[in-house]
Amino acid sequence: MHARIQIPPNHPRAKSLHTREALVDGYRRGLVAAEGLIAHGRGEAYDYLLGERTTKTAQRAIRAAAAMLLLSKRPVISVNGNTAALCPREIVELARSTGAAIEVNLFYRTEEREQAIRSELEKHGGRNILGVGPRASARIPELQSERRRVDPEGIYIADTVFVPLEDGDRTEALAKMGKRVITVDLNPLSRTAKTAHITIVDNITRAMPALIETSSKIKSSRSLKNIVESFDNKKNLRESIKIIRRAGGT
Ligand code: PTJ
Repeated sequence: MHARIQIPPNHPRAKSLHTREALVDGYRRGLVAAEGLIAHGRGEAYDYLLGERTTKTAQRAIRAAAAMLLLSKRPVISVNGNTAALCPREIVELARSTGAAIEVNLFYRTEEREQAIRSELEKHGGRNILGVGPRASARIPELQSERRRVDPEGIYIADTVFVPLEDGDRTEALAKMGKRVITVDLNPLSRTAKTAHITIVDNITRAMPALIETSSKIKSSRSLKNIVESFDNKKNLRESIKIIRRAGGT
């Protein structure tokens, strides 16, 4: 195990280095899958091209996602290892402010990791965390990965599922089950990004605080339905791709 280094606060990449540390620390504490570190690297590359900021395009998606969560009768936030390591407090806060349930749902499923993630969320005030161990007894049809196992009181009966950092197969399967799907994915070209109803192309570390702030701002607005209906995911993704192409000079 290597020694921890002090990241100088004025280091130009301080924020990105802290995020890496949080993930490596999450890996050592049994929250993050080893593959989660690689997945983060891919995300970082896109974030670099997007200018490591929440673009206007992402802000629009955040507003639509907050409105959709607020309008839903049974919203569920699906939590994997990376999300639990990077923003446990924000997951709990967003659940509170939108009335969503929280469910652990892992691609590289082990019961130890499910329990470690549940404890982490409870440490930050989360209660009644769904999907851990035998609770995940329902099945998403047509899905082969371990992600098919879901909680019959959570994702299975949800009308809206918020699945940050997701794989394409489950997004497709959830949409086929008639659920509305919201995701956060720095890669606007991914199958998840294209299949979800609302895709926030932003880093989860910035998107979560923005979602919490926005949902508390628009909570009592009478135009929530209008915000959702006027949102065009395809157009939004095209705009994110344009931003990336401009960064590459094309
Ligand atoms: O904890 P588990 O077992 O459920 O596994 C979680 C990972 C993320 C390893 C698993 O779901 C996986 O392999 O995901 P993928 O298919 O690699 O997809 C992850 C997507 O999230 C990629 O498109 C990345 O670009 C994107 N991504 C990675 N880090 C971030 C991100 N998007 C937003 N914010 C990030 N910090």
